Amino acid sequence: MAYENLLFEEKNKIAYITINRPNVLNALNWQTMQEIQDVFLKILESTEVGGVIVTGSGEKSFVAGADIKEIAERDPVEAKDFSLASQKVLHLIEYFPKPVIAAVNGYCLGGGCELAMACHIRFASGNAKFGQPEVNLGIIPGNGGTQRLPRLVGKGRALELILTGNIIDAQEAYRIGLVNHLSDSGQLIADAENLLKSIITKGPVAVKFALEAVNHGMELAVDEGIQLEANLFGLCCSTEDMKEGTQAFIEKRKAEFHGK
Ligand code: CO8
Repeated sequence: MAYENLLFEEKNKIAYITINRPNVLNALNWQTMQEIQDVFLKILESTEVGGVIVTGSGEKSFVAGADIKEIAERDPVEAKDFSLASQKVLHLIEYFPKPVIAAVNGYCLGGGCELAMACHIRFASGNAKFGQPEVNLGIIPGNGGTQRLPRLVGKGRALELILTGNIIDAQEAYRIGLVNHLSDSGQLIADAENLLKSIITKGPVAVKFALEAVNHGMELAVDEGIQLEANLFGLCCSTEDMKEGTQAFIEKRKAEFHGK
């Protein structure tokens, strides 16, 4: 699939996805959501790629939301179908077995904030701005925002953002835990890369199972989540990576993991 609205590059085990509709501040239309789905499915199959960075093109915006002009044209049934289909794409990202980092470089609103929240870790540049401004349009978040935002920042803060549509700056997003790290100007991608490179040096099977334990565990009661963790821990102990990691520690050398 040739991408109309994405830039895609693979370098040194990292896949870079750039949402590229700068004329509309990288707003997500349906075509873009399909392209995001397609590119993640390709990365899933790649044995080379160890992690993903998602960002927006230009300096002004990560993603300024779903494409409002497209939403305005949809009838209720189409809007519901679009919402469900978009949610599936973000579900694919959230449950992706390789780490996904959002490098938020400007406006991160509505569906853009929902996209960033589906990623596993978020970095923000100083000019990043976050919000769920859907109520200004007479709608509610439709891409998981009502579910992921309270899980990330707590119910009270999430409700305040969703009910007021207020936009917060990067510092405030960091303060409430919506982003993991703030980056200095020009350092955003490099900072995201450094963290991802460090994760990629770890045992790939362990990284995959840690993502699974946290993501699936969050949907379960604690007792069931703990059981899931024990099962995955046991599975880790059957891998060559585990033998290599523990042996390397004993021999005081750096581990060489092969993801097996
Ligand atoms: N959709 C479509 N076009 C957009 C969007 C958008 N979300 N955001 C900006 N644009 C366009 C503008 O229309 C403008 O186009 P043009 O030059 O042709 O007039 C261009 O981008 C530049 O934007 P502005 O001139 O408005 O730039 P400013 O710097 O003045 O303002 C803002 C920047 C504050 C970001 C402003 O553009 C804005 O408020 N944008 C809308 C933000 C918003 O409301 N986002 C939420 C959208 S709704 C949503 O995301 C629901 C998600 C659930 C979907 C689930 C599937 C159904």
